[in-house]
Amino acid sequence: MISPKTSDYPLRGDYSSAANDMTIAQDWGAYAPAEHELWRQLYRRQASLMDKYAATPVVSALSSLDFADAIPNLERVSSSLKRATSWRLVAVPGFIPDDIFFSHLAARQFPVTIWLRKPEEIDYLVEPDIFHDFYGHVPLLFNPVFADFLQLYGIKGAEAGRLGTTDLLARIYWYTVEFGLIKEQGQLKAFGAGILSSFAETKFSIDSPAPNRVAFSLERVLRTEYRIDDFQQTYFVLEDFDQLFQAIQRDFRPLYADSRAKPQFGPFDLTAGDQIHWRGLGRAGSKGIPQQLVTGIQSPGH
Ligand code: HBI
Ligand code: FE
Repeated sequence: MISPKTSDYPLRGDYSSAANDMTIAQDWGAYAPAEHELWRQLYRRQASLMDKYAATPVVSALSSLDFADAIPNLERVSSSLKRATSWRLVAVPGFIPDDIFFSHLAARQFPVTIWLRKPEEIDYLVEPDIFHDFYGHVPLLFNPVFADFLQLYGIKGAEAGRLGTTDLLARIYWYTVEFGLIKEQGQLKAFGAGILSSFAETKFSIDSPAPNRVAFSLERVLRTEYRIDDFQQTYFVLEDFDQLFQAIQRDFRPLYADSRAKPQFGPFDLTAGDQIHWRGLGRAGSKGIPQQLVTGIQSPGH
Protein backbone atom coordinates (compact mmCIF):
# COMPACT_ATOMS: atom_id res chain seq x y z
CA MET A 1 0.00 0.00 0.00
CA ILE A 2 1.34 3.39 -0.86
CA SER A 3 0.10 6.48 0.88
CA PRO A 4 0.94 10.11 0.19
CA LYS A 5 3.00 11.82 2.82
CA THR A 6 1.09 12.96 5.89
CA SER A 7 2.59 15.54 8.19
CA ASP A 8 2.49 13.22 11.21
CA TYR A 9 5.72 11.37 10.49
CA PRO A 10 9.17 12.46 9.36
CA LEU A 11 10.09 11.76 5.74
CA ARG A 12 12.48 8.86 5.50
CA GLY A 13 14.92 9.87 2.80
CA ASP A 14 18.06 11.95 3.21
CA TYR A 15 17.11 15.38 1.87
CA SER A 16 20.26 17.11 3.11
CA SER A 17 22.13 16.87 -0.20
CA ALA A 18 19.11 17.52 -2.45
CA ALA A 19 19.32 20.33 -5.02
CA ASN A 20 16.72 23.10 -5.32
CA ASP A 21 14.66 20.87 -7.62
CA MET A 22 14.94 18.14 -4.94
CA THR A 23 17.09 15.88 -7.12
CA ILE A 24 20.07 13.98 -5.71
CA ALA A 25 22.69 11.55 -6.97
CA GLN A 26 21.48 7.91 -6.91
CA ASP A 27 24.96 6.57 -5.99
CA TRP A 28 24.14 3.12 -7.39
CA GLY A 29 27.34 1.66 -5.95
CA ALA A 30 26.11 2.31 -2.41
CA TYR A 31 23.33 -0.32 -2.51
CA ALA A 32 24.21 -3.37 -0.35
CA PRO A 33 24.10 -6.91 -1.82
CA ALA A 34 21.17 -7.67 0.53
CA GLU A 35 19.24 -4.79 -1.05
CA HIS A 36 19.76 -6.18 -4.54
CA GLU A 37 18.60 -9.56 -3.23
CA LEU A 38 15.44 -8.01 -1.77
CA TRP A 39 14.87 -6.25 -5.11
CA ARG A 40 15.14 -9.60 -6.95
CA GLN A 41 12.62 -11.13 -4.52
CA LEU A 42 10.16 -8.23 -4.98
CA TYR A 43 10.61 -8.30 -8.75
CA ARG A 44 10.12 -12.06 -9.09
CA ARG A 45 6.95 -11.95 -7.00
CA GLN A 46 5.35 -9.22 -9.11
CA ALA A 47 6.57 -10.62 -12.42
CA SER A 48 4.66 -13.84 -11.71
CA LEU A 49 1.39 -11.85 -11.73
CA MET A 50 1.87 -9.59 -14.74
CA ASP A 51 0.58 -11.78 -17.58
CA LYS A 52 -2.69 -12.40 -15.76
CA TYR A 53 -3.31 -9.01 -14.16
CA ALA A 54 -1.32 -6.21 -15.88
CA ALA A 55 -2.34 -4.05 -18.84
CA THR A 56 -0.64 -5.02 -22.11
CA PRO A 57 1.56 -1.87 -22.39
CA VAL A 58 2.95 -2.64 -18.92
CA VAL A 59 3.71 -6.27 -19.82
CA SER A 60 5.39 -5.33 -23.10
CA ALA A 61 7.52 -2.60 -21.46
CA LEU A 62 8.58 -4.96 -18.66
CA SER A 63 9.66 -7.59 -21.18
CA SER A 64 11.82 -5.06 -23.05
CA LEU A 65 13.46 -3.82 -19.83
CA ASP A 66 15.97 -5.90 -17.92
CA PHE A 67 15.91 -4.89 -14.29
CA ALA A 68 15.10 -8.22 -12.68
CA ASP A 69 18.64 -8.89 -11.43
CA ALA A 70 19.46 -5.74 -9.46
CA ILE A 71 18.20 -2.34 -8.37
CA PRO A 72 18.13 -0.34 -11.62
CA ASN A 73 20.66 2.35 -12.43
CA LEU A 74 18.36 5.29 -13.24
CA GLU A 75 20.75 6.97 -15.67
CA ARG A 76 21.09 3.78 -17.68
CA VAL A 77 17.31 3.34 -17.98
CA SER A 78 16.88 7.01 -18.83
CA SER A 79 18.77 6.62 -22.10
CA SER A 80 16.33 3.97 -23.40
CA LEU A 81 13.35 5.90 -21.98
CA LYS A 82 14.49 9.08 -23.71
CA ARG A 83 14.59 7.24 -27.04
CA ALA A 84 11.11 5.81 -26.46
CA THR A 85 9.10 8.81 -25.24
CA SER A 86 11.60 11.62 -24.44
CA TRP A 87 11.12 11.11 -20.69
CA ARG A 88 13.96 10.73 -18.24
CA LEU A 89 14.21 9.63 -14.63
CA VAL A 90 15.52 11.89 -11.87
CA ALA A 91 16.62 10.58 -8.46
CA VAL A 92 14.93 12.06 -5.38
CA PRO A 93 15.15 11.25 -1.64
CA GLY A 94 11.41 10.48 -1.43
CA PHE A 95 8.27 12.61 -1.39
CA ILE A 96 8.90 16.11 -2.71
CA PRO A 97 6.66 19.21 -2.53
CA ASP A 98 3.71 19.17 -4.95
CA ASP A 99 4.84 22.18 -6.98
CA ILE A 100 8.31 20.70 -7.57
CA PHE A 101 6.81 17.30 -8.35
CA PHE A 102 4.51 18.84 -10.95
CA SER A 103 7.35 20.87 -12.49
CA HIS A 104 9.36 17.67 -13.06
CA LEU A 105 6.41 15.96 -14.76
CA ALA A 106 5.82 19.06 -16.91
CA ALA A 107 9.46 18.76 -18.04
CA ARG A 108 9.00 15.00 -18.83
CA GLN A 109 11.13 14.05 -15.85
CA PHE A 110 9.85 11.35 -13.51
CA PRO A 111 11.06 11.56 -9.86
CA VAL A 112 12.19 8.15 -8.57
CA THR A 113 12.91 7.61 -4.88
CA ILE A 114 16.34 6.07 -4.40
CA TRP A 115 15.95 4.06 -1.16
CA LEU A 116 14.58 0.52 -0.98
CA ARG A 117 12.24 -0.79 1.74
CA LYS A 118 13.48 -3.15 4.47
CA PRO A 119 12.70 -6.89 4.31
CA GLU A 120 10.11 -6.53 7.09
CA GLU A 121 8.28 -3.97 4.90
CA ILE A 122 7.91 -6.30 1.94
CA ASP A 123 4.12 -6.15 2.16
CA TYR A 124 3.36 -2.81 3.78
CA LEU A 125 5.06 0.47 3.08
CA VAL A 126 4.00 3.93 4.24
CA GLU A 127 6.06 5.95 1.75
CA PRO A 128 6.87 5.01 -1.85
CA ASP A 129 10.31 3.43 -2.25
CA ILE A 130 12.31 2.72 -5.42
CA PHE A 131 10.43 -0.51 -6.03
CA HIS A 132 7.07 1.29 -6.05
CA ASP A 133 8.34 4.25 -8.07
CA PHE A 134 10.32 2.20 -10.56
CA TYR A 135 8.45 -1.08 -10.95
CA GLY A 136 5.09 0.67 -10.58
CA HIS A 137 5.54 3.81 -12.64
CA VAL A 138 8.42 3.44 -15.13
CA PRO A 139 7.02 0.77 -17.52
CA LEU A 140 4.06 2.95 -18.53
CA LEU A 141 6.36 5.89 -19.28
CA PHE A 142 7.32 3.86 -22.36
CA ASN A 143 3.73 4.17 -23.65
CA PRO A 144 3.54 7.29 -25.86
CA VAL A 145 -0.09 8.21 -25.05
CA PHE A 146 0.34 7.74 -21.29
CA ALA A 147 3.68 9.61 -21.42
CA ASP A 148 1.98 12.61 -23.06
CA PHE A 149 -0.89 12.46 -20.56
CA LEU A 150 1.50 12.54 -17.60
CA GLN A 151 3.30 15.64 -18.88
CA LEU A 152 -0.07 17.40 -19.28
CA TYR A 153 -0.95 16.30 -15.73
CA GLY A 154 2.21 18.06 -14.54
CA ILE A 155 1.25 21.22 -16.42
CA LYS A 156 -2.26 21.06 -14.87
CA GLY A 157 -0.51 20.81 -11.50
CA ALA A 158 0.92 24.32 -11.84
CA GLU A 159 -2.59 25.66 -12.57
CA ALA A 160 -4.04 23.71 -9.63
CA GLY A 161 -1.39 25.22 -7.35
CA ARG A 162 -2.55 28.71 -8.36
CA LEU A 163 -6.26 27.77 -7.99
CA GLY A 164 -5.82 25.95 -4.68
CA THR A 165 -7.25 22.74 -6.18
CA THR A 166 -4.24 20.42 -5.90
CA ASP A 167 -6.32 18.17 -3.62
CA LEU A 168 -8.86 17.69 -6.40
CA LEU A 169 -6.30 17.18 -9.17
CA ALA A 170 -4.51 14.60 -6.98
CA ARG A 171 -7.68 12.46 -7.21
CA ILE A 172 -7.05 12.00 -10.95
CA TYR A 173 -3.51 10.81 -10.24
CA TRP A 174 -4.69 8.57 -7.41
CA TYR A 175 -7.52 6.84 -9.29
CA THR A 176 -5.54 6.37 -12.53
CA VAL A 177 -1.74 6.62 -12.29
CA GLU A 178 -1.73 4.93 -8.87
CA PHE A 179 -4.84 2.70 -8.84
CA GLY A 180 -6.29 2.64 -12.35
CA LEU A 181 -7.78 -0.32 -14.21
CA ILE A 182 -8.30 -0.56 -17.97
CA LYS A 183 -10.57 -2.74 -20.13
CA GLU A 184 -8.81 -4.98 -22.64
CA GLN A 185 -10.85 -7.35 -24.85
CA GLY A 186 -13.63 -7.32 -22.27
CA GLN A 187 -11.28 -8.18 -19.41
CA LEU A 188 -10.26 -5.81 -16.61
CA LYS A 189 -6.50 -5.27 -16.26
CA ALA A 190 -4.48 -3.14 -13.81
CA PHE A 191 -2.14 -0.32 -14.83
CA GLY A 192 -1.88 1.75 -11.60
CA ALA A 193 1.54 1.80 -9.93
CA GLY A 194 0.11 1.41 -6.43
CA ILE A 195 -1.56 -1.81 -7.62
CA LEU A 196 1.24 -3.28 -9.74
CA SER A 197 3.92 -2.75 -7.08
CA SER A 198 1.79 -4.54 -4.47
CA PHE A 199 1.53 -8.35 -4.51
CA ALA A 200 -1.77 -8.49 -2.63
CA GLU A 201 -3.45 -5.51 -4.25
CA THR A 202 -2.61 -6.70 -7.78
CA LYS A 203 -4.79 -9.76 -7.18
CA PHE A 204 -7.39 -7.95 -5.04
CA SER A 205 -8.01 -5.18 -7.62
CA ILE A 206 -9.08 -7.70 -10.26
CA ASP A 207 -10.30 -10.78 -8.40
CA SER A 208 -11.97 -9.55 -5.22
CA PRO A 209 -15.78 -9.11 -5.17
CA ALA A 210 -15.38 -6.50 -2.38
CA PRO A 211 -14.57 -3.25 -4.25
CA ASN A 212 -16.65 -1.37 -6.80
CA ARG A 213 -15.35 -1.16 -10.36
CA VAL A 214 -16.77 1.85 -12.19
CA ALA A 215 -16.13 3.31 -15.65
CA PHE A 216 -13.79 6.32 -15.45
CA SER A 217 -15.40 9.78 -15.64
CA LEU A 218 -13.41 12.95 -15.06
CA GLU A 219 -16.25 14.75 -13.27
CA ARG A 220 -16.91 11.72 -11.07
CA VAL A 221 -13.29 11.21 -10.02
CA LEU A 222 -12.82 14.92 -9.25
CA ARG A 223 -15.61 14.54 -6.66
CA THR A 224 -14.47 11.24 -5.16
CA GLU A 225 -12.42 11.02 -1.97
CA TYR A 226 -9.83 8.28 -1.54
CA ARG A 227 -8.36 6.23 1.30
CA ILE A 228 -4.60 6.12 1.69
CA ASP A 229 -4.15 3.34 4.21
CA ASP A 230 -5.92 0.32 2.79
CA PHE A 231 -6.87 -1.36 -0.48
CA GLN A 232 -9.09 0.80 -2.66
CA GLN A 233 -12.85 0.44 -2.21
CA THR A 234 -13.55 1.67 -5.74
CA TYR A 235 -11.42 1.20 -8.86
CA PHE A 236 -12.07 3.30 -11.96
CA VAL A 237 -11.81 1.64 -15.37
CA LEU A 238 -10.48 3.33 -18.51
CA GLU A 239 -11.65 2.31 -21.99
CA ASP A 240 -8.10 3.12 -23.20
CA PHE A 241 -5.29 5.57 -22.44
CA ASP A 242 -6.59 7.98 -25.06
CA GLN A 243 -9.59 8.57 -22.79
CA LEU A 244 -7.17 9.84 -20.13
CA PHE A 245 -5.20 11.89 -22.68
CA GLN A 246 -8.43 13.57 -23.88
CA ALA A 247 -9.69 14.16 -20.34
CA ILE A 248 -6.54 15.95 -19.13
CA GLN A 249 -6.82 18.48 -22.01
CA ARG A 250 -10.22 19.78 -20.88
CA ASP A 251 -10.59 23.11 -19.09
CA PHE A 252 -10.58 22.06 -15.42
CA ARG A 253 -11.71 25.40 -13.94
CA PRO A 254 -15.47 24.72 -14.32
CA LEU A 255 -14.89 21.14 -13.18
CA TYR A 256 -13.09 22.32 -10.04
CA ALA A 257 -15.91 24.81 -9.32
CA ASP A 258 -18.47 22.04 -9.82
CA SER A 259 -16.60 19.69 -7.51
CA ARG A 260 -16.34 22.35 -4.83
CA ALA A 261 -20.05 23.25 -5.13
CA LYS A 262 -21.45 19.71 -4.94
CA PRO A 263 -21.30 17.00 -2.26
CA GLN A 264 -18.19 14.78 -2.46
CA PHE A 265 -18.47 11.02 -2.94
CA GLY A 266 -16.96 8.65 -0.40
CA PRO A 267 -14.50 5.93 -1.47
CA PHE A 268 -17.22 3.25 -1.60
CA ASP A 269 -20.16 5.36 -2.85
CA LEU A 270 -21.92 4.56 -6.11
CA THR A 271 -23.85 7.32 -7.89
CA ALA A 272 -26.79 7.46 -10.29
CA GLY A 273 -24.59 8.32 -13.27
CA ASP A 274 -22.08 5.52 -12.73
CA GLN A 275 -21.49 2.93 -15.44
CA ILE A 276 -20.87 -0.02 -13.14
CA HIS A 277 -18.59 -2.88 -14.15
CA TRP A 278 -18.91 -4.49 -10.73
CA ARG A 279 -20.99 -3.49 -7.72
CA GLY A 280 -18.73 -4.22 -4.76
CA LEU A 281 -19.91 -6.44 -1.92
CA GLY A 282 -17.94 -4.38 0.60
CA ARG A 283 -15.65 -5.62 3.35
CA ALA A 284 -17.81 -8.72 3.91
CA GLY A 285 -17.39 -9.48 0.23
CA SER A 286 -13.66 -9.82 0.54
CA LYS A 287 -14.38 -13.04 2.41
CA GLY A 288 -17.19 -13.87 0.05
CA ILE A 289 -17.18 -16.61 -2.54
CA PRO A 290 -15.05 -15.36 -5.44
CA GLN A 291 -17.43 -14.78 -8.31
CA GLN A 292 -16.83 -14.24 -11.98
CA LEU A 293 -16.58 -10.50 -12.48
CA VAL A 294 -19.28 -9.02 -14.62
CA THR A 295 -17.45 -7.10 -17.33
CA GLY A 296 -20.48 -5.89 -19.26
CA ILE A 297 -21.78 -2.50 -18.20
CA GLN A 298 -24.52 -2.91 -15.59
CA SER A 299 -27.10 -0.13 -15.44
CA PRO A 300 -27.41 1.32 -11.92
CA GLY A 301 -29.89 -0.57 -9.75
CA HIS A 302 -29.11 -3.76 -11.72
N1 HBI B 1 6.75 13.19 -4.64
N2 HBI B 1 8.55 11.79 -5.08
C1 HBI B 1 7.23 12.04 -5.16
N3 HBI B 1 6.41 11.14 -5.76
C2 HBI B 1 5.08 11.35 -5.85
O1 HBI B 1 4.34 10.52 -6.41
C3 HBI B 1 4.54 12.54 -5.34
C4 HBI B 1 5.42 13.46 -4.74
N4 HBI B 1 4.95 14.61 -4.22
C5 HBI B 1 3.55 14.98 -4.31
C6 HBI B 1 2.70 13.93 -4.92
N5 HBI B 1 3.20 12.80 -5.42
C7 HBI B 1 1.21 14.12 -4.96
O2 HBI B 1 0.82 14.87 -3.83
C8 HBI B 1 0.79 14.87 -6.24
O3 HBI B 1 0.46 13.88 -7.19
C9 HBI B 1 -0.42 15.70 -6.02
FE1 FE C 1 3.37 6.39 -7.02
